[in-house]
Amino acid sequence: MSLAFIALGANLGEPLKQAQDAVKSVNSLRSTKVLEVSPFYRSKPLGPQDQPDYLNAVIKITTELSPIALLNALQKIEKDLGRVRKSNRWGPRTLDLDILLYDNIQINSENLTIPHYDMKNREFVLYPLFDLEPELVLPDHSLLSELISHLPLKGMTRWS
Ligand code: ROI
Repeated sequence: MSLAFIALGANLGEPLKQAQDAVKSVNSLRSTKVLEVSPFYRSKPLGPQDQPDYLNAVIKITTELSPIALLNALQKIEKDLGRVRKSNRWGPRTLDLDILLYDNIQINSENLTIPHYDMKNREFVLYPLFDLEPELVLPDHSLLSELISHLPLKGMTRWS
């Protein structure tokens, strides 16, 4: 049994509904259980500013799925819940589910990088993660509390 954290992001359609549906879908995956969901946040887009604010959250799960099987399952949920993959890498999306952490492993393969390559710079990832796991230590031994203390909120608020 492995412990993993998944980042959720959405800024098209009905972000709140997509987020709620996504949590249910993740909980329905084979041999996977959602243990906890962070509060939902409203964040300013990283990247091009001519797109709506994002709903962001983090989901804590236990799973028997391998990292690759989990990635494939999350991509299927993104697709089922209406995500259209656009060529624009930094463009808006109906639903994004990224594996942040999976136990203490580090993977650098073509389609999967764990820990998530940019998580340390993203307030919309670290703050909800901190809500769930204030004592968390990353695989490279950095302390989440220390990373947070140097990362401004950049206008992020609770989603309401
Ligand atoms: N910006 C915010 N605030 N939240 C996201 O989830 C998010 N996801 C992305 C990019 C386009 C980088 N910007 C984001 O993929």
